[in-house]
Amino acid sequence: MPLTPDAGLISGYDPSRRLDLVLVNTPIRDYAQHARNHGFTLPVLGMGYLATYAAVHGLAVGVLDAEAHALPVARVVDLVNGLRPRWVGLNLLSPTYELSARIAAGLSPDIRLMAGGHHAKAMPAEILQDQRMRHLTALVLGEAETRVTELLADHQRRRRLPGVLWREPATGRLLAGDPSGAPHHLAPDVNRLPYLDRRFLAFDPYRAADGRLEANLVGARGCPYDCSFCGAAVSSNPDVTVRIRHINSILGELHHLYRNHQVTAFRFVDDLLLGSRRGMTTLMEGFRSERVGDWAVWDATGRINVLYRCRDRLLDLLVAGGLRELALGIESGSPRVLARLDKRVHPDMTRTVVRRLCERGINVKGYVMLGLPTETVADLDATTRLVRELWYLTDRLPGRFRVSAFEFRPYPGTREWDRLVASGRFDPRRLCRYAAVDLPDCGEDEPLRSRDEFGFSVGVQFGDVPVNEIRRRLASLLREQHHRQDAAFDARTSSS
Ligand code: B12
Ligand code: SF4
Repeated sequence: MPLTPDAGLISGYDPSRRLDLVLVNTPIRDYAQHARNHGFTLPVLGMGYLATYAAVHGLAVGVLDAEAHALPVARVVDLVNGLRPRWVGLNLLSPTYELSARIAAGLSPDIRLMAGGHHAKAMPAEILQDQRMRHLTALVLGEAETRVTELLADHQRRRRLPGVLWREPATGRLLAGDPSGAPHHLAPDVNRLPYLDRRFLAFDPYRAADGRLEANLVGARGCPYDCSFCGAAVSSNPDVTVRIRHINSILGELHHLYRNHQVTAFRFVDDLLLGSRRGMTTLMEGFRSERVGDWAVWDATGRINVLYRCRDRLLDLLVAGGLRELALGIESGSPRVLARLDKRVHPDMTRTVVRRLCERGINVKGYVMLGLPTETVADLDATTRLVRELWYLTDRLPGRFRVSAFEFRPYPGTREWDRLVASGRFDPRRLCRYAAVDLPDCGEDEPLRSRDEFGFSVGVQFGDVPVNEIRRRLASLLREQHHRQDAAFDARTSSS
């Protein structure tokens, strides 16, 4: 194999073998034109799973995380073309689709191309009509471990695979694999998938600021809720069944990561790990029996309505099990907006849950969105007031509340998107024009730069409040959050 100078950027690459597949995580921006401001990004676990499964089946795979390495698009294209793998795989997410399409257009036509990810599921017909995607051999909708491995064995198998689409070059017709083909392909058994092989991730495990080695992992797939803005919602994913890994499988991976990498901090990135009281109880009984809380800490996602109904004993079990931070979708401080989002949460429930968790020493990260459809000035005020209230409420508690705030942007395939388009007021092509927003350009400063990973906007006003005012409020919340974290850090270091 000729060795391309950048080949070391491909995680899991074995230079002694010709690559069957290079999976490319498209960068969030073209780093030929933008500086990369954020220093850290979460690993591409989905691609890691695809690579692990294929490698276990004897295939030579590598993952090029162009976001983690902050690569310009042209360099990604040159690197892949230079290596000449049999296949390239792209993960399509709506805000990065344009860059993925540019990569696809630049690839040598003798490399087969496959693509998947959330945008593939939301807009398959549009993707297959995009000239830049004309070499696409297979567009794979949904969880793809088993189908990717089948395609690598022989691309003609696509005819038998459910949820695989392509365009016939001669006639331009859209074709699809057999929808009745083995349904296990659409929702792989999460207990039979191999543990994710960390060779395929660029920077995971990694050393966190507190000195611990941390790793990200997936404990469950699918979400039973139907929040109108979310790409993971049940109505956007009719092919997905909710699957929580067996407690022994999760514990096995924690021990494996500890034994092999000395990891003692874990981050579950699932849509919703702590999604039911029964599930939480099973998980926590398992963590207690293995005394996980004695040697590890972990972060997870939860739901306010579920936690609101939990008895004290279950919350205490979370503490004993090592829960460090719980991420919760607060979204808005307005009961009317929350009802419209189908969130099944009231701000009073949020206050109670945040207080009960922080009283026990569990930190809370709350996601909120500004600029939601139909949002009035009063609704927006309610959101910023709620955030401040939660800061002050937890200032003197052992656990801390921090906010992660975003400007709302709609994603295709969600109910919110359909509702906006059906209103006749928004052109779907306009809604797809995601652009990076540098909040510092609105007169803001350094603390905001580190978040540009999530600084996307379509620049459209969806409620009563103009976009510039939304950004001003967003910048003010983020700056205050940043200073609060700095102050907490100073207090800790001066007392230690
Ligand atoms: C963790 C996470 C991240 C991490 C890691 C991202 C990554 N590239 O994997 C970080 C924080 C970096 C991130 C950033 C972003 N994310 Co994100 N993220 C998630 C989250 C919560 C979990 C993803 C995950 O690991 N799932 C578990 C694995 C096993 O599933 P998976 O990633 O979907 O992969 C499976 C399939 O999609 C498929 N597949 C994936 N890639 C490929 C490639 C090929 C070739 C094929 C055939 C199949 C295939 O097979 C995989 C294995 O079964 C999801 C929510 C969700 N339910 O997915 C949002 C989600 C995917 N993110 C989303 C978005 C938009 C983004 C951002 C653009 C920023 C933003 N939030 O606006 C950036 C872009 C990131 C990038 N290019 O790297 C949206 C996507 C919506 C859409 N229509 O595009 C989601 C659905 C959340 C939402 N807002 O609704 N994200
Ligand atoms: S926002 Fe959270 S709870 Fe709601 S559908 Fe998405 S993953 Fe599920």
